[in-house]
Amino acid sequence: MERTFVLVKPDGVQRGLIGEVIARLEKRGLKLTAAKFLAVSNDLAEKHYAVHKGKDFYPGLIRYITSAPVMAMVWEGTNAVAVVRQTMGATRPWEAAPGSIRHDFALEVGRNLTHASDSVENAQAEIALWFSPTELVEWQRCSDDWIFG
Ligand code: DAT
Ligand code: MG
Repeated sequence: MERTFVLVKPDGVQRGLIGEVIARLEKRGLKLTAAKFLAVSNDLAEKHYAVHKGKDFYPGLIRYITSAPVMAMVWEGTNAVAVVRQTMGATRPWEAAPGSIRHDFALEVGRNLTHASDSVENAQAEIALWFSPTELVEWQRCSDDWIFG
């Protein structure tokens, strides 16, 4: 089953939207595999956003993600990477589809509430960066057979 990495970023935590994000992913049918609430170190932030190093928004991005706690999660399901990106909406909230989290709750690209992996390969790398293998929980959900055909 495909897995993806999700963050409720500091603005989402501060605005009380952890539950909203989790509820939307749960209701969509995705299955929670791991979760933890943590303050992000500079080192972790720089590793997570290494691909953006050198861009003009990079220093602000590192400040933002380390400014307050985040909720880090792993979710799994059919096409989890694409499905979760769609539930989050486009990076720029003004381009996000109506009904997506970034459309419904955000205005600015620098305060867009959530992170979700953009490919299966990056999902695997991000899950390995944020979680140890023992933190990933394999479990049977009673609704699995009614969501995964
Ligand atoms: P996403 O978070 O949708 O994967 P991304 O990987 O392109 O988007 O960028 C990572 C984050 O960096 C994004 O969520 C918000 C911030 N960011 C991207 N482009 C930006 C810009 N032009 N100005 C300010 N912040 C930006
Ligand atoms: Mg990205």
